Amino acid sequence: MQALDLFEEHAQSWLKSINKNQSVVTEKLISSMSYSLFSGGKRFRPALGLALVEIYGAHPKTVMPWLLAIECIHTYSLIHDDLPALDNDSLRRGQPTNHVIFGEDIALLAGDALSSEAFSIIAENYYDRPELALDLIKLLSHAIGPHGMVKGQVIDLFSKCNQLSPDDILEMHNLKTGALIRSALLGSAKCIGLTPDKQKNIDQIGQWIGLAFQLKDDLLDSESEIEAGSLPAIIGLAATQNLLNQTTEKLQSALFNLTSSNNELKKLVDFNLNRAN
Ligand code: GRG
Repeated sequence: MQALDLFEEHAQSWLKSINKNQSVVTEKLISSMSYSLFSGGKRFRPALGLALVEIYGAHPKTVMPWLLAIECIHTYSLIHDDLPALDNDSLRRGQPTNHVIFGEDIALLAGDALSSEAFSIIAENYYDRPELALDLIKLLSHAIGPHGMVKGQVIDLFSKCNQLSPDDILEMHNLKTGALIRSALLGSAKCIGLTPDKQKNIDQIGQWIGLAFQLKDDLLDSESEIEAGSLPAIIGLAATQNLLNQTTEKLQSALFNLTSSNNELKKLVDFNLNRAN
């Protein structure tokens, strides 16, 4: 079975477990959480962690709870981002957004619930490795809190009324998108017990992948319309594409140094360069 299929199985069985002992009161909440968790996301972050595991020959089970926690956080961030108070989007992944189906109140709470469940998943599944559990909780909370993803989102709000410099935009991307992608890889490196030196190397790779992912997103968004204040609007489409190409080259060379064979991480970096959504 492919590792990503195992991930889907793991996520489904977790959902079943939280569905137990639910009443009619919480049924809608769980449906709302499930709707966004299983509505056709690319699973890019879990795929990164699983690719790392394959390179080092570790068992995918070691990282499954960590990657599920990451995907719960990713899902919460998308549900909240789509809410009228933020982006006010009615479509995501070609389907109605969570609040369009379940209402703003439940969508907000489903995001909250996914966020707290992420930490519960880590604590419950790594309790027999308490140092690792604490390390993962610290990593994730830092990546998504007021110094990470939430800060990136606040800079994004600020950018609606203030022109950011290219460096500020890159900082916003690093926090808003990069921090979670980066921690998916670093946390996986911790779960499989890589040495601190190897973790540092993986963290650098994760940082570049996060940047490459966001640059590609900006380029895809610019195909319909170049959004004011975005990197393509400020430095131009060609310069954004160049930055993506340079980052991808740096990544390919770092990944070649990791293992010269055509590993799954290299494939994901190429996938990002050519993806259509
Ligand atoms: C609401 C606290 C809070 C934070 C929101 C991550 C984020 C911050 C907002 C999401 C909006 C957005 C489009 C951010 C850019 C990051 C990004 C490209 C998200 C989409 O990730 P994909 O392409 O999504 O991996 P899928 O649909 O494949 O799961």
